[in-house]
Amino acid sequence: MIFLTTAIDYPNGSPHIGHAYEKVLTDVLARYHRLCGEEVYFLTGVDQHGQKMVQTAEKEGVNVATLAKKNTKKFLKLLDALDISNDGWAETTDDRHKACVSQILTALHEKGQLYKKSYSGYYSIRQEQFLTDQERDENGNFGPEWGEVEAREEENWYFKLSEHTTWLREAVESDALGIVPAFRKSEVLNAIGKAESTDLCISRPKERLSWGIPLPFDPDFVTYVWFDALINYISFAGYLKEEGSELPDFDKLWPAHFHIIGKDIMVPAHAIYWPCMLHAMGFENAQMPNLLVHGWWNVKKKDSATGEESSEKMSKSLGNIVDPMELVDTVGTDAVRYYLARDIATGKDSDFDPERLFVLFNSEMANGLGNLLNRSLNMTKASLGAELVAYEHDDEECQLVRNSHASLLKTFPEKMAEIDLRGALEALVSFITDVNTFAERTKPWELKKDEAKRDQLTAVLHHMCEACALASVLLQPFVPAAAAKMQGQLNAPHLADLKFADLKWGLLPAGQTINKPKPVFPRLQKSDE
Ligand code: ME8
Repeated sequence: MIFLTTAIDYPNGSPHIGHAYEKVLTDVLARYHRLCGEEVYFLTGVDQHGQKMVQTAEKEGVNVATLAKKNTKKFLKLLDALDISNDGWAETTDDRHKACVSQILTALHEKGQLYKKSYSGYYSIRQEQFLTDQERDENGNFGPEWGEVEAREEENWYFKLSEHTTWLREAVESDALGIVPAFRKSEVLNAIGKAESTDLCISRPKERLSWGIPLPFDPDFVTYVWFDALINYISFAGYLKEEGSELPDFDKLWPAHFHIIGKDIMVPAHAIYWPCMLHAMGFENAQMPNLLVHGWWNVKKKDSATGEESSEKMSKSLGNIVDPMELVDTVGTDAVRYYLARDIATGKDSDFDPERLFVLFNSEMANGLGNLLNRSLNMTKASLGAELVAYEHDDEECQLVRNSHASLLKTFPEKMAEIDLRGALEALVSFITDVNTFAERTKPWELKKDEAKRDQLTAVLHHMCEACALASVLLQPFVPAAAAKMQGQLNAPHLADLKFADLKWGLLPAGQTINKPKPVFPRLQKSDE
């Protein structure tokens, strides 16, 4: 079983493109694994506790539970708008999750993994954590990423994180905790060095924050939001579930094939806290998850004085977010999914650029594939009465198309195995270009005029339709709605049931009749905005 998770989003505002991207990335991988015949469980959700939620609720003058409910709906709507095929949905205020967190806390408390102490130091309100001297910059200050920092003395509960760091270092070095892309590993190893001497504060006193899961052994405290949130990956996978619960069977799902997260939450939360928490709970090396760490969508910023361009992270606090719902309303689900998979190298950052969305979608999908599908179906209908009949003709041009087809079937899974979605789409686009070139060279519209060339015409049109059939299957993970429409027009519903291993030349047999073409990838028209 392939168990894939996204981060669970803070519903303290509306979702932005970063949230949309993580869902699309995970969805493409989930659908691709299903295409490869693997069983997949895809979990996503929202992180409803924590001080951020309380602060926003106060600002908006609403009850925090009401805010969580209202904004959670927006995240659910986004899943729908983006055609996300998640199997599970995690909300941290769910009683089943709370029960699991409580049981884990009780067990760790009984094992002596938790202790209470008083601590005085600096506290970052934005990041909801105490800061140590390691967080100071070269001038001895706490940088802007920490937001408002205040001196605070507080009694709290701590998790003996430092007891697990020697184990963690080995687990990272030996890839028991897999980290993709591999270049992030050194960042994690550096961060383990910092964590070696510090334990993790896992509580907040109720007198200053009551919105959270109460500690089962000390009613004056609630659980720190990250400790609560990370557990979603196992609570909603059925860990410690009650008899008769509808949650999945944990032993089937775990360990997660990938926790798919952004680079800002790899260290310390996912690469340090989480594996150490699991280790303290008794999970062994073979039961450690892998992390797939993606980069950020940034926004280009022009300095008004110098005219110089730079990139800044798209984020709620910077107020530069692109609303994915508006984008879907404007250009459609397929174009948004296509762009988010096509214009970023997994693991790296990219600038979100609406101009490129238009250019890539129009040139590669509307003009490239849309045109190929349209001309293939139209000419088959006009010249062969809509039926793909048997033929004997073969020549070098046909051979080139079949070679390009074979090469795509080799490159595409290689790229997907490297989680190089962009590379997989580039390979597909290059195949489509080859087939359009084939159409232009062989000129079926000319062949049609010569009865003596009917066998060649049949061969050419079959090659073109066959290319569309393969493209439709490989596009299923990326643009599922468009792929289904293509298969409808090819009148080949069987394509949707094929597994990757079934893909070969000859998906459309002789005798296959095709349907009327309708635009599947309508050209995006720019409005004034
Ligand atoms: O961090 N580009 O939630 P979140 C790409 N609740 N990805 C981005 C991004 C951007 N500009 N901005 C954010 C949290 N993300 C916690 C997670 S998991 C147990 C708890 C990604 O709503 C970010 O990296 O701030 C993270 O993976 C996800 O969106 C949710 O961010």
